[in-house]
Amino acid sequence: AFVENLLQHPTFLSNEYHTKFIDQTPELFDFKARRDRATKLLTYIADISVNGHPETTGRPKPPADARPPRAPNVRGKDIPDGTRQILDEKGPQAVADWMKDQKRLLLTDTTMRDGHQSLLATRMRSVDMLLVAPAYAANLSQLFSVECWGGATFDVAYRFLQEDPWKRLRDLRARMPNLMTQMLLRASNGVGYTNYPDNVVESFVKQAAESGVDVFRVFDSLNWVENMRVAMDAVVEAGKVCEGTICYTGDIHDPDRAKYNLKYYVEMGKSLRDAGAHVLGLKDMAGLLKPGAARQLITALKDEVGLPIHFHTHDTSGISAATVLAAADAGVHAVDAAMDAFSGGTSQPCLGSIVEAMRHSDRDTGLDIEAIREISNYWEAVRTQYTAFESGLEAPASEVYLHEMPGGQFTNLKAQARSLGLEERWHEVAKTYQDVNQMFGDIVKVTPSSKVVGDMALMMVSQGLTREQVEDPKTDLSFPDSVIDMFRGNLGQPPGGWPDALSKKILKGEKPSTDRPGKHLDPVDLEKTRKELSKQLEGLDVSDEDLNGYLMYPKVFLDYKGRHKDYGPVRTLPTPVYFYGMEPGDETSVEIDPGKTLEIVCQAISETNEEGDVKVFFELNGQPRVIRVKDRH
Ligand code: BTN
Ligand code: 3PY
Ligand code: ZN
Repeated sequence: AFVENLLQHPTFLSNEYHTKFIDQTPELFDFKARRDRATKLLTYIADISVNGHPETTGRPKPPADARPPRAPNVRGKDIPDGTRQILDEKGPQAVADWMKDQKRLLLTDTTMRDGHQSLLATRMRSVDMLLVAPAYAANLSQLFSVECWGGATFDVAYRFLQEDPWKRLRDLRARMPNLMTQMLLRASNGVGYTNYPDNVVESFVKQAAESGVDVFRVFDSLNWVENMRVAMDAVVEAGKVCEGTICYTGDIHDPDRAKYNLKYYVEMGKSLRDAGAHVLGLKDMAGLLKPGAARQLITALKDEVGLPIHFHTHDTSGISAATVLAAADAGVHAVDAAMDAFSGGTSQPCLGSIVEAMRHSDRDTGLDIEAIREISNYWEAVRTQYTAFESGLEAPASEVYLHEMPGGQFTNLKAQARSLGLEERWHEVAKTYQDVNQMFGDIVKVTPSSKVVGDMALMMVSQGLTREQVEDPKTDLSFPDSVIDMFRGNLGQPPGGWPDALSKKILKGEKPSTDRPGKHLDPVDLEKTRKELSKQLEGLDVSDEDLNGYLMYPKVFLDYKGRHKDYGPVRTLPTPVYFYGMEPGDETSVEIDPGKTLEIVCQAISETNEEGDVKVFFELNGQPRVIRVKDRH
């Protein structure tokens, strides 16, 4: 390859070749970098083929005759303008004003974030999103936004998918230049489970805006507006759309849950408006808002807050579409839905059906139903590749009104219960989750507060503890760290504060803080951290994106970088190859750079020899290559 590169180089061809030419022409060595990357990828494929992928081992496999996903054709020659152009040309307030002027019901597609977070444990890989993104831009340019980043997708990308979440964002942004991208941000908890120093939150928001986020849905896991200001200010400062968000819990019609009544939500909406929100988000993370309540709540928020309203719910109960239609009737401006093949159950209601329900009404969405069917058909084939991550939830469950678990947590907690041998006792876990909520004073349950409630519930069920025993000041107990941390005040304050007696028992006399957690966290020295990180990475340049990833998840980031050194850019592998490797006779193509494709054939896999090694025989772009890997069985 070196000689070929040399012989074809224009300088060489034009007889200007001299002895320094090779040293001064580094692109001749590109083939070496490419060869290394190819070797790394082959090593990854060989390892997975021999040892399996840790994430899919022991889980159900996709059917052998699964249809490969094929992205729909893009319509028209030019990409039509969309909401992104309004934001770029006129700014975030103009987007909010425009929303209020629309008669039609605006829609956000959540498939690439909450859809797979709630159905497939967040495991969807970037390649599967990038292939269909151009069809969204060309064929569904009337969408309000595409939710495709944040929430749990950030750490799962590094942790389980061996990809850079920032690159996903940049790539999606480039392929959907007319649609606003949307992310879910846990305010001071960033995209993590703990409160970060203010300057880390600010730096993260700034970077997310630069890398391509247009709409930031900002919420706090205890609905504490005080703890949302740093993140909201940073979004406004970046010139992006700040969707200050109310998390809905309880039932505004239930006199026993008066803590979360209509007045509570209207007051919170006003506080978010006064804190600078351009749009008011109403986030029903568990899918508890009933149709009648939605009508009343949306009407009140519209009248009394005055911001355009964006409603988000989950279909765990099976009746979320009725709630969406009631909200639409009450004049909600935008709603979230997932593309049909990724809708229902713990995910969002069905996008195509909402579009159909609105058709020929004065709130017709203007979206092309055929384009929706084509895209959903693509997602259907994608979903089949992730069979290993399906939850097995078969039917709607009114039990959600008992436990109030967020859609994104439900399947996770079930998996955690399974790993503790408690799967048979799931309904007990659900009931205990509700007890814990009452014991904690009836709180909002959404990441990270929902995880704390889940930790406590699992501990109680596995140790056979009742609520009475936990609350009894005379029985000694050691509480999960996350519970102690939350009662110390490190996630902030719930409305009405923490229950006194339980707090005393958990904190064993230590005085809790009622200040905003960020007030007591020293700012991080960003440039010093960058230098230290570079040293840890053997002198590698640390980009702003890397730095912000490291600040959110230091260990997860470093583990990712370590694997990246060994395996290279595995994000470009097709999903079946990534999760299952190859068998003799399989062929695949992998684009490692724009226009640079590796054609890989797996020809044979040897027996394991006495040293425990296996040889995997490949053909790489027609050339034979043998990779030796350890059999770790
Ligand atoms: C992960 O799940 O840890 C991320 C994906 C990379 C996994 C690679 S595959 C070969 C090697 N064996 C493992 O168990 N992990 C790495
Ligand atoms: C997240 O924070 O990831 C959520 O989806 C909360 O609903
Ligand atoms: Zn959600």
